[in-house]
Amino acid sequence: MKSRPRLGFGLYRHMLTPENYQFARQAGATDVVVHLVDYTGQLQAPDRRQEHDQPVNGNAGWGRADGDRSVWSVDFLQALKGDLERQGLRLHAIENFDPAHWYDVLLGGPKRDEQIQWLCQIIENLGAVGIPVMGYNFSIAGVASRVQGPFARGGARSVGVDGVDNTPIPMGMVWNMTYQTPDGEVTVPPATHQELWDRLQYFLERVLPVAERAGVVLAAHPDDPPAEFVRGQPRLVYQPELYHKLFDLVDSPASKAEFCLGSLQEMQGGDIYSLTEDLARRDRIGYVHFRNVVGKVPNYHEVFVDEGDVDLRRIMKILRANGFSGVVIPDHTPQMTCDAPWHSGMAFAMGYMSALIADPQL
Ligand SMILES: [Mn+2]
Repeated sequence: MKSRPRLGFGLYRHMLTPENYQFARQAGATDVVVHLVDYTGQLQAPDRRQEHDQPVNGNAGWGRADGDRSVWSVDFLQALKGDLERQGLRLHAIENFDPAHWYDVLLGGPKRDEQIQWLCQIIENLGAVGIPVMGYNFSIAGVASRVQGPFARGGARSVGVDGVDNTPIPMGMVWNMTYQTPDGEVTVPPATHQELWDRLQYFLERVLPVAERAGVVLAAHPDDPPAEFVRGQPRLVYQPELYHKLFDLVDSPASKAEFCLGSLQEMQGGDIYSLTEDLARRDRIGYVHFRNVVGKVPNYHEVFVDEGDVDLRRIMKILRANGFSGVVIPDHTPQMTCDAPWHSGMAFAMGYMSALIADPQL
């Protein structure tokens, strides 16, 4: 019996409004994935309204991670879930920890245990509220090296990578955001790949048992961009087969993938179709970032769902044939030339995805 994935929609922190919940529902979403870290805090109006995506800001990063703990409380999460449910939407996942909450987990620093304790509390809060998935991206440099341009069909603005930035990261910045005022002189010492895997293991050994008890899945995003090094720091899942290494490192049914088709296609090696089949069959997909891209690291551009290197129709067929009934969201899309560039780009992707989910031929 073919499964039918659920159509989801991603919303950034500054977009958590009743109008956007209605928009998601109107575009066919049944589920929502929410980012609670505010990536746009340094932008002033009106840029803040226009710039709906994660900002592209060279090697200065996205801005300050505010470390606000209140948005991770049971009260806040419960209210958010209630607001979404009133619009007919389920809160499926929260995406990304606040860099200010786990910089020493990523860096192996002195506050690591204290920070892991707070992350465990966050996971327990999600469990208490009934939010099934916490997406995370275990990365020192985070989403750095992006450029923006008219890369998609018809000159639609999107993001991409044209050469990887390996300038060192100033101390005080991690995951492309600052948690304290960066020191211009001192930089984050480069780790080795083994050190990064050891830090991941330390983290997973402590949080996965908590996640299992809380009934929450931890879903790992692959590296974006998936280069071996970014900002001089090693990456974790920059080849498709490294997902297997991650699942073998600490085995738990609560450990899954935040399966980003764009980042996976950008990788230099591997086969995205066999990986999709393998992880779907093994029930290792927490939710899917359903997007397309042209090129591979270190040179690629994000494009519309129907024009890139990935045959997304084939991906949907594989997901459905292998029992995936979880959530697929557009992640990001090119922006369209009109009064609502972000929303129209999203609506285009949502319509395409909706048709694939309903297609009786798949
Ligand atoms: Mn993604």
